[in-house]
Amino acid sequence: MALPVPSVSAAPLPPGTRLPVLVIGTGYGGSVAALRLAQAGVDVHMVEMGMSWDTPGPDGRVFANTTRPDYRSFWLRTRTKQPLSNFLGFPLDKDIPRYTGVLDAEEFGGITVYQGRGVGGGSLVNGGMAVTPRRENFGAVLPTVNADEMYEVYYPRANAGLGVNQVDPDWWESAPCYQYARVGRKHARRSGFPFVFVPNVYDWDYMEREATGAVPKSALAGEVLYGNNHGKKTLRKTYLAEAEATGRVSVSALHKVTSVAPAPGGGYTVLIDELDTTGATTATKSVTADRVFFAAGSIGTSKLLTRLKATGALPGLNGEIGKGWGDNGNVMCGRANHLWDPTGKLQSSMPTAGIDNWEAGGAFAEVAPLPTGIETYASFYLSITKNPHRAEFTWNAAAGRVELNWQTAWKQPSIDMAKTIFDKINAKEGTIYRTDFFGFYKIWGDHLTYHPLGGAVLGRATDNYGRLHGHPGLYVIDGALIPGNTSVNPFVTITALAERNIETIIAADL
Ligand code: FAE
Repeated sequence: MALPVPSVSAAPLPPGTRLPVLVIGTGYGGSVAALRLAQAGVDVHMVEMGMSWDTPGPDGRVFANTTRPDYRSFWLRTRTKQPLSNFLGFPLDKDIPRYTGVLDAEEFGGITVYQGRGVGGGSLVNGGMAVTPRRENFGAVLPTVNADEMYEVYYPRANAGLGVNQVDPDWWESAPCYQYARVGRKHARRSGFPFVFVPNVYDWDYMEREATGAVPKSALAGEVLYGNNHGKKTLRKTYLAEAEATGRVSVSALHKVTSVAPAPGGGYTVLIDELDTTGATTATKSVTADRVFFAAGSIGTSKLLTRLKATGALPGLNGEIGKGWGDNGNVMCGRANHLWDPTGKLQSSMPTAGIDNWEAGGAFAEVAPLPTGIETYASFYLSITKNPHRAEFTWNAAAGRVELNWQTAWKQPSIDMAKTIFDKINAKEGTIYRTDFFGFYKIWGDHLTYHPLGGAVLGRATDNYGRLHGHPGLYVIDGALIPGNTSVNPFVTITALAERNIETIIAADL
């Protein structure tokens, strides 16, 4: 049976309200903060610029399918911008009505950053891969954090809170929907690479029932990028459901924070635009909060703080704001397999495994699905690499926007690291790269990231627990704290760090 989607209250937030705690954003960091504060007896109000995603559309489903994007799919675009833009020489993008859809493809000069929009943040659109970094890599991920505490207390707590679980290996070995992953394993092993299973937050019992036809299909219908209608344990079903059950957490969707500044009588004045589904502002309100948690994601938090510092709204912020941003070394590629090596026309949209060449070549490659519904004879990979480049956000006053100085050419080290795996596999298998996924004769998906990290780095823009320097009562608690790379997919680390920080903040500040 499908896990129920709890209704997260569409709480009213009248202008002039005074709040003990306001949380900006409802992704991983924000959801952890809200739950733990509420359990400590503190009332929390969360504001989320995206929709609440609890109402079915005219087709009876909340979310659109990956292969048939519609108005629900993209955040305020009139044409889709699909990560994999072409196939067999044909462009895949198409016109759609402008709407506050669930996936944002936010464009900066040198990179497109994909993010979830709505109550649940990135958990609505991501692949659910719930990976704890290898212990020996942690020192480079968060150098100022005690690794023993993280691996003994906070990673286990995060994994439990997120509902992380493992696919049944026996089922996986024979399931037609994981033929693509088994082909990925065969090729990895034949070239001598370690192939590792990774946990996921998808409900595996549900997926097994999808395969028998007993329940409506979600992962086996290719749902992922534009939301899963069943099966995935998003934050709506885990942290946010628990938070709402405390009776102390309320959420206002389609509410976008535009300013935070010290209030005359103490606390902070927060300005919020209320949006309609065309993205137009229908009302602007001002509330006051004693404490504000920035949990708008690496991009959202960095953009807000960079502008608020530059325009003088938060003059006490230090010079580290906007710095230390990285793309988690993301780069994509496909390989063309031989006709005797099909990857299967039915592919589960939830990845289960990766090729770990971090030590030798600086790359961890997720064996990713291509849930097109047809046999593609392709293997597809999202590599996470040890890319050394870090970008900075700055305020462009003339244009009235925050800019990011990432250069597309900075992906070259990532490509080189990914090639340590795929050049070798291609040589061994006698295969070639696909050149039709990202344009015409273009091998590498080097124009994008799914994993923005940094911009308000722990121990630099904040103290070692996320308290922003210069303004007591302001905190960062999301991916902006992590300096650009986690060596694996990031949401378990974002959640575990938030668990660690909020415990100290509750004990010391509240
Ligand atoms: P996030 O989850 O992005 O939440 C921030 C929230 O704040 C969003 O809901 C925003 O709409 C909202 N917001 C932003 N600005 C404002 C504002 N001004 N006012 C009000 N609200 C605002 O942040 N990671 C993995 O570990 N495994 C995966 O398999 C994986 N797959 C991915 C696939 C895709 C397609 C994408 C896009 C991401 C994927 N990720 C994956 C990354 C993961 O979802 C991401 O690291 C986390 O969601 C980041 O968590 P945060 O709490 O930092």
